[in-house]
Amino acid sequence: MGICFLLLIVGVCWAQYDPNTEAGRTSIVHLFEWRWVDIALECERYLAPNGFGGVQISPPNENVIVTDPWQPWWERYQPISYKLCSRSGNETEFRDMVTRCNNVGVHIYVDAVINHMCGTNAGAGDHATCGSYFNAKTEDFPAVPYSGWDFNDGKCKSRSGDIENYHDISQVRDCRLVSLLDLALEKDYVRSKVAEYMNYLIDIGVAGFRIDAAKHMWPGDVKAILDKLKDLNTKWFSAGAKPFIYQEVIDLGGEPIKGSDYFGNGRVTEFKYGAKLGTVIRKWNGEKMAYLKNWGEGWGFVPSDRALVFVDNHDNQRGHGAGGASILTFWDSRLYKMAVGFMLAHPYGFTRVMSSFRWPRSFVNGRDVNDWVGPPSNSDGSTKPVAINADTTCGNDWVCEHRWRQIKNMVIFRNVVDGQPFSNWWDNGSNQVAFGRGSKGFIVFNNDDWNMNVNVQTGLPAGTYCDVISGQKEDDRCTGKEVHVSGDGMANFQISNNAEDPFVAIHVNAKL
Ligand code: QV4
Ligand code: CA
Repeated sequence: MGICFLLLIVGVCWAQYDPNTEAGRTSIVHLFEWRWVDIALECERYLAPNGFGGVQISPPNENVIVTDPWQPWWERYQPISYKLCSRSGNETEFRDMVTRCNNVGVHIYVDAVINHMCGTNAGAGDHATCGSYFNAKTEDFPAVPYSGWDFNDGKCKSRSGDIENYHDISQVRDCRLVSLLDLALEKDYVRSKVAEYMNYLIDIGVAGFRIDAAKHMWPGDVKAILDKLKDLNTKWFSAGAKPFIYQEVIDLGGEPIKGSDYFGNGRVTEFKYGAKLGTVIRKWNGEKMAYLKNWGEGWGFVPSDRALVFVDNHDNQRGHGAGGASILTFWDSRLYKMAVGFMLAHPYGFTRVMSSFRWPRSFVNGRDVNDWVGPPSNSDGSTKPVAINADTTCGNDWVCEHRWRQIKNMVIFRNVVDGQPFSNWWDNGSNQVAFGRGSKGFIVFNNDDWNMNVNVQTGLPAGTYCDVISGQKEDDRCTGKEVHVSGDGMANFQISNNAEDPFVAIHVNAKL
């Protein structure tokens, strides 16, 4: 970071790899499809007090309104304009959310859909969330404005105009992703309209961007847009701070386009992470947790400081995008908590926690025919508020994984151990493993089909620690298990393979 900082001074180096979270906050949460008013409340009442660094929000720009199927979640990935109105709220509510979250140190990361506009089959009219007129057939979007000149038609060489072959690099960039009208991002006019949208958000106070469908844009075109971006708003960020950039590039290997093609612009989503971790925790294909000893670059992932990591995302938790059946989600809650716990304890990558809504999954021939279903909504199509129950869980079919004690406590664990090295690895050659983070934290898993009773070196100072998985430290007592670390750092861990959560985590801020 030293050289980068120096280069930053001369305005050369882009610090867009830096998540721009407040010091000591090391994760963001994707509040998928949440309304702006609810996100503002969650920042103040839950995310700030529990050390979350920020929120990835759903695309805030005007999108097409799809009626068949009825208002699917994915209509928000079909832009009609860059006006800030969507099912999550209007511009006033958006501004209020950014201000209130920033004021409590929780930053906002925008899902920027800038590769395309709506699908060719979106028709024409004003069925869009701000009521703007558009005509997909004539590629007319007067609310931007974009016209036929601003799309890739002539450049695409595939028969259908859609991407047909992911081994043809030009098709992937210049043809339509599932028929979505593909913007001509080599044109300065288009780059300027996109940059204008992103700068408008930067002025409001956002901290960075998820670049949707980055794989479908030439890295140089993305760079040209990023070079037009302003520094972050100094009301909340230091002068010269650059927007955090993480690009959605699905690279599971086997395609010519690689995540590393995009390192010049910022971080990339490492999809191998969730796919592999799901396979290991499910113990499929002979995988076992003992193999996680060299987790990270050792497994062929991108370098840690270029990685945005997650167990599942809004696509692959419902069979879209990449990762397949191995992806763990809230539907597999016991294994999911282990996977998220492992991710948050391990130093690799910058971590994003998923927070979902429940939908009526319905499998026909192995495929969920309800994978399109949108967020919990009222009869008028408006999204339901996030109700908070007395036990701090969410109602109205919002899953709120980020509020599950085990996950919330591991977000805090990651903050406590920030900067500490991966240390004191132990395994039984099967699925009982343990590792520490220097002298600040330690975690132990039993994913074997038999009990665990071991004495291991934790690296922690002597004392009595509260397990933050089965409970937590409240006042001066543990509500769950206690772990006694002796003077030489050794501790005994007993974990039944039938335990509700067969893992234990301790850290120095949960010490009696
Ligand atoms: C369908 C057919 C097309 C046909 C078209 C027109 O599939 O072949 O040409 O009709 O008749 C929705 C529908 C899809 C439909 C399309 C256009 O699901 O069936 O095409 O609209 O009408 C989300 C959903 C998509 C959805 C899209 C737009 O996942 O199903 O398509 O939004 O509404 C690749 C990319 C990766 C991408 C991933 C899903 O490399 O970047 O696929 N992930 C991101 C987002 C994702 C989003 C998009 C990209 C598009 O995470 O949520 O797709 O912005 O791996
Ligand atoms: Ca494209």
